[in-house]
Amino acid sequence: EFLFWKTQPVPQFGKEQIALKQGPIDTTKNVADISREPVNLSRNIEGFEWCTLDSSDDAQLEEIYTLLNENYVEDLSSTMRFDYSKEFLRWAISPPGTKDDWQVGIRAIVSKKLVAFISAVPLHLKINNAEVNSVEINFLCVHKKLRSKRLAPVLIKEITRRVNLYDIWQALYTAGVVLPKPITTTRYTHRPLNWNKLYDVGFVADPEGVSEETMKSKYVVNKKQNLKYVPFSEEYYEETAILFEQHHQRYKLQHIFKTKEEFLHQFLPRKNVLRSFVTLNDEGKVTDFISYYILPFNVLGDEDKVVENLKVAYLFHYCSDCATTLDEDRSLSARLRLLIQDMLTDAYYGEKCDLFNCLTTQDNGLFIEKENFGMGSGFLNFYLFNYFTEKINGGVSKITKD
Ligand code: YNC
Ligand code: MG
Repeated sequence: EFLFWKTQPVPQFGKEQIALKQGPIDTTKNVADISREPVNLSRNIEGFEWCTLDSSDDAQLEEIYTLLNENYVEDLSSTMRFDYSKEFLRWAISPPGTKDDWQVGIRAIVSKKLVAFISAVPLHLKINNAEVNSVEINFLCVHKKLRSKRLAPVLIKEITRRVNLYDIWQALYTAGVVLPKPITTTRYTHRPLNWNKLYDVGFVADPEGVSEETMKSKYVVNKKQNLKYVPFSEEYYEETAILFEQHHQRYKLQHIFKTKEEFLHQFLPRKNVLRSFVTLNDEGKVTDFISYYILPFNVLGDEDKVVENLKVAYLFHYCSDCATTLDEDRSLSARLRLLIQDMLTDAYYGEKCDLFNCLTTQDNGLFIEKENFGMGSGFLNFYLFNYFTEKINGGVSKITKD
């Protein structure tokens, strides 16, 4: 069990590390101790080599896209697979500060075919008020024909080496699978928008004794938005960043933004990738910010054939001055319901999305049931590499793009 993870600086199951104080687990290493040579590959597979990818190059982005499109995360029954768009991938893997050698691949030496990938991006975390300079690891993927050859540990060791060389020793990552040891476990919730299509592809079922009409009327989406929005843009940066920081004080695990450039990279609208808005009061002051990203899903038929594509919206970051106001008439839960209803409207009528997802993170518990989000079968576990902290129950700011 966990032959690889047992050897890594992560909390282990069964060993209750009560005595451990919050902080790094292994503090013994320096940059000078880190090998300049890539991890050995030939012990696991012959005929393959390491490569570094550059997602700003269209041809290389296409290679990453194809590998993930055919081999990345599927649901439990292997009937759906993420279909990250190229623009989405470029946004996700190249924020400001990303190092050139943090998009790591494995290629066949002869054909040059890309068969595995892993990426790191810089990430500033605040964990119970402690700032931790770290990276986020994402898009770990091994081609279906090369599974169970212990390539995942090799990719993880290689990305760790490349990150350590920049004097960074902590990482955050999320996975559906349970590994030693989650700092928190969150659940996916789903709000159908296009119920008919979700029904046709088998994503939702007709509950027994309930008519199709009843289900459809349950999931009707308002045509008109409650609040007035403008797309988030650079001119709202200062105010939004302050609001964001204030709201996020509520969360024990926070993603913090050190520079304007980072903030704008995350939150400026991007066609077919990210929708983001602010609401302004009568004086033109920013009172709320909300965003969601678009991540399609392929529905798979026999022999892995793509039979349908679902357009799925995922709630991303938000903040509201109602999170910090003392005015009892302006409750956060009432405000969030209005904001979420409006995002459902935008996603359905504007972006033609079929489904709206959110995790049980942030303040989402305030609206999930009332706005007809149903609990899904998928969980998302959050992990920290080389950092111990008490388990976090709720109070996680959503920071990962899956
Ligand atoms: C996973 N998702 O337990 P043990 S999420 C981490 N994250 O190790 P093999 C994973 N570890 O148990 P396969 C993992 N899945 O012996 C499996 N493992 O200790 C562990 N799927 O390796 C597993 N993408 O190569 C076991 O397995 C060992 O051929 C087995 O490859 C696994 O991106 C995988 O779900 C996931 O492409 C690559 O199944 C493959 O099955 C695949 O024999 C579909 O590996 C796509 C998929 C994962 C999405 C993600 C986050 C990854 C985080 C990695 C950990 C980062 C640590 C921090 C590093 C930086 C540190 C600094 C500073
Ligand atoms: Mg393998």
